Amino acid sequence: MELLRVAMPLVVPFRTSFGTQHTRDVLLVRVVTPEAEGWGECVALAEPVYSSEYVEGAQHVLRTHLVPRLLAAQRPDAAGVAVMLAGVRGHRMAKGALEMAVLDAELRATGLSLASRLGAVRERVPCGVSVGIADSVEQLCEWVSGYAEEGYLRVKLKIEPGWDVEPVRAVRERFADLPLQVDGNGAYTLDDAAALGALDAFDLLMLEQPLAADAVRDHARLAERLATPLCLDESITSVTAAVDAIELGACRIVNIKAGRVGGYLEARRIAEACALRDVPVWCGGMVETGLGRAANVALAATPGFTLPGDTSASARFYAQDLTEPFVMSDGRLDVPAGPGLGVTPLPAVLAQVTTAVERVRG
Ligand code: OSB
Ligand code: MG
Repeated sequence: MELLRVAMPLVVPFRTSFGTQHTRDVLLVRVVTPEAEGWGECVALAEPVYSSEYVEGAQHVLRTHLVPRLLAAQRPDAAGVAVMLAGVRGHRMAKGALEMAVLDAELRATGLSLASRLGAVRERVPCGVSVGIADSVEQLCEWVSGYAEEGYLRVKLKIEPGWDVEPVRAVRERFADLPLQVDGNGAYTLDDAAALGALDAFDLLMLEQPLAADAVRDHARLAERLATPLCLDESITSVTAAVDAIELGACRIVNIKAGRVGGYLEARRIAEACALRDVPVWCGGMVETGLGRAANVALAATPGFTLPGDTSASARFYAQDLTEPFVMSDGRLDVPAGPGLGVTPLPAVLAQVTTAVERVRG
């Protein structure tokens, strides 16, 4: 097992209610088995601002607690990884990265694609794009116009108190038919219900995670006051959390990010639980490199993912992706069909962006 850190420069700084990213500091997991190599990408950000996990913490828990547990097992298979790691509480992003690497190696050894393993029913997936907070409404409209011209099928605007009704109104006025949604990343409270209610005027597909991750009952209260459907992201950490949120009336749509829930296998179980309750889901993003993007596209191709996800092209974030780039055509990305993830890091690029390599033994 190897833990690698790569520094990926972003084409444009990405600002959300929790801060601005200029470079994506990514933790990768590389597993080498007698049969194959596998890659996992950890979605933890550099700082604990989206969730409590962060990249150094994830690397620490992998090195100290997770990888040793896995290497102590006789024949670690992907479906058993979560079970083996269940004694460690939380740290879902770190666990998810490890499971992803083992899954990739296992699939490469058998020649099966991740998409087939997850039960994909589509060969292409529709693309949405997440647009950060801009310096001005003019700049935001320029960005949106560029993405619309590129062919993105829906646009998500990041919002925060003070950057919500006016930018959304401006975008809606200029792009009357554009499928549009917004994401608050937990920056609001129930006291902001009036401002959030003003967003009902703009025909939004959904309002994503306006309140704090643990404010599930408040989301249910807010939902009663809004026409716009609520979608949860940060709050949905497991099948249990998803079912509870739905049954409480806290959301009508679920954003599924495999890393946030401990891996692609749990992500599929959440999609199944949502489908049983007629709740549409979509695949979120964490500014992944081509590795995580490949896996997200595979997940987005599975049943229940009926809304365009934050599965954008590589060029949305990276001038040079770590893998062969994901290129959009007709607003869609092809689902990789090769064994495992179907993509691997380009050796020259990997060498260029790697900032640290750590070998971990049992
Ligand atoms: O809340 O969906 C989010 C990026 C980093 C952390 C959280 C979020 C996001 C995004 C970008 O919105 C999604 C992407 O395109 O990768
Ligand atoms: Mg979100």
